[in-house]
Amino acid sequence: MFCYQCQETAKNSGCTLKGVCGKTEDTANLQDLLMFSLKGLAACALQAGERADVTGTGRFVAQAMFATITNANFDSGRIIALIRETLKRREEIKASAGLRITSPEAAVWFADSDDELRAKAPMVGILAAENEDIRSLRELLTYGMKGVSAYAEHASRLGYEDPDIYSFLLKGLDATTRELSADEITSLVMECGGIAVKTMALLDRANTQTYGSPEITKVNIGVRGNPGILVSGHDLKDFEQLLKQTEGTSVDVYTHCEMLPANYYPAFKKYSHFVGNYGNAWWKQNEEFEQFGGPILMTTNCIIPVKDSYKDRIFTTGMAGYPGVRHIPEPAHGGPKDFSEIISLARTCRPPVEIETGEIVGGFAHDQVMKLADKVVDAVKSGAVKRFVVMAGCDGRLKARSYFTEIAQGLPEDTVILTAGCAKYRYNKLPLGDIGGIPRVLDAGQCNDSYSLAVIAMKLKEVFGLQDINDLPISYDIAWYEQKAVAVLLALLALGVKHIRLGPTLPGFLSPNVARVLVEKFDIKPTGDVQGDLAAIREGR
Ligand code: SF4
Ligand code: SF3
Repeated sequence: MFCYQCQETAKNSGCTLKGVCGKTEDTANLQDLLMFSLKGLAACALQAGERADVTGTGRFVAQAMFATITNANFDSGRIIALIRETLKRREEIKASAGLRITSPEAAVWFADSDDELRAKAPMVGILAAENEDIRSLRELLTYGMKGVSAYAEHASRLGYEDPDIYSFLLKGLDATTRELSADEITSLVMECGGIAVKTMALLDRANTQTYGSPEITKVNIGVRGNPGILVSGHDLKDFEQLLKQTEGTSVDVYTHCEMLPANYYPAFKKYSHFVGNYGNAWWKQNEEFEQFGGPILMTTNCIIPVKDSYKDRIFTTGMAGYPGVRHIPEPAHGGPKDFSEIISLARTCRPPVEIETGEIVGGFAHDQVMKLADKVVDAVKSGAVKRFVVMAGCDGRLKARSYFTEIAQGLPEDTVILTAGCAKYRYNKLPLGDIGGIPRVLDAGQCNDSYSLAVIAMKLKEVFGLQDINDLPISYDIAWYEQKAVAVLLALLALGVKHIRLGPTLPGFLSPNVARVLVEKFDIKPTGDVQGDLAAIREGR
């Protein structure tokens, strides 16, 4: 196997024996095969042109790519099912459009059976591209598209789709099979950033038009005495369906990790059995799931290797999967998922062990921040707020991530942190206070809500009459881990944001030449030592 798609890749160069995340060689190879077969499907769909169903194909491609992001699906059986479905769809397009194999290259992508594909596995992994810069650019494009796929899939579940996004996924996948120059792939990478902005805007509309705009909310982090169900991952529709089905059952519902922002939506506040948030970022789940005691529903990433102590009470749904863990499927004929098995199990479980008490404050998505715009602008004009620091992104296991806690603690008191994603758990429970009623940590929501931070920046640029987004008193200190963060990074670059600090390491998949281009063109830099970075942020660098 060879995988270097996330920040925790072995030695920052590649997992080769087993994933640091726990992904086995078998699953890693099957995920490569899935990506390979998706490229074939994309190539066929493009060749078929109007005779192919771009929306249906693109929707499926987005779901399948979502299954390959870090910590989403460890279940080889589910990946094989997705490969089979890809091949079936490819054959249907070939038959209906009368496509023929026209070149030796096409013969590879139009291989006929699973066995043929398996035999080609050594040719289809990441290392199949010999030139390290081409490989690096192809993977940068691929990981950006995986992130876009995750956001597109969430929007699609709420009935929001954009054929342009699906068309780009097909075009981008097809492009990774061609002998394109570095400049041509770079231009696709930039286009992917624009598509990421579009996809996040679509998801923002889907979430806010379905569940209302997030509001400032005090979230309870303690527990009550009833048995509970803990919901993690990012899928709000699953969360809503579970809330509805648990109403009146005496079973409480709690959020975990990236589901925390569900607490900020008006639509969910009416459920009196929705208690609050339990625990912290994804990588602490072993300990916290044991203490919780009741069933856990993983709607998406991040799953870590499941311990026997809670294996019989954890469930996956959607594109998430783990071998030996029960999966709640989408009903074949539509309608809500059936969570009754989880609810029945919850009734037999003890209430959660309290691990924290008190409240945390969040809900500062763009609509809420705009309602405070006058206050924020006055605070900037009066000098009470000197700088905003965007510290969005992911959390992870590495000790080096204490950097983000230390930065949050060390920032001057006239600084406001704008955050989204599970990166927030490094500092969202620190007593950082407020500036004239504006909390010093403004949490916009999930990594899926990073778009809010871009909207806030664009609005501030307008209010202050600036020509360039980089003239705002905003610094970017982004924590990355998985491929949605790659999509967010490309989105920021597409919006013209420069001087981003990225940590705790630069991606291992960037070749020295590709990294140099990013540094020269966008002044991206790795996070450094805390004191040096604090001094630079203070000086606006
Ligand atoms: Fe390694 Fe990350 Fe790939 Fe897992 S997802 S195998 S940790 S690079
Ligand atoms: Fe976190 Fe997995 Fe990326 Fe959604 S839950 S930000 S890492």
